[in-house]
Amino acid sequence: MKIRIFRLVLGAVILLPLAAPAQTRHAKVKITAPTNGATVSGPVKVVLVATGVEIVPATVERPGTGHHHLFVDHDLTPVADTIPRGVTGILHLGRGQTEFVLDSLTPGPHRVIAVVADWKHVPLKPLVVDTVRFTVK
Ligand SMILES: [Cu+2]
Repeated sequence: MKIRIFRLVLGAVILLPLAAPAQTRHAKVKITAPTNGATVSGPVKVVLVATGVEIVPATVERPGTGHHHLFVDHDLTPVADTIPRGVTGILHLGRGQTEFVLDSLTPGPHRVIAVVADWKHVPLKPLVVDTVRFTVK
């Protein structure tokens, strides 16, 4: 534990002078289900695994954290901008969820893009993003 704290402090000292947000330097997200190219039956449970960033409710205003967003058959919105609410196909998992069930997908091909964004709903930089394409029977 002591070593871990030391590394965190040291990391902060080293990375602070850099312009890029240090806390998301190595952050990644992976959609572990459904798998890319899979054929699945609905409802489709999307499972998200993030590393290098702590997934928290959108109410938590702390660097190094974020919450998941799903773009379901919807292109990414401009990455410098706030991810909009109330748009069909754009979901904020604002309670810090790491799973979401898509229960109204029609049979056929679909694409889901996962993006981690901060409490202002602006995507983390560098982008923390993953995409899967799958088919619903
Ligand atoms: Cu959001």
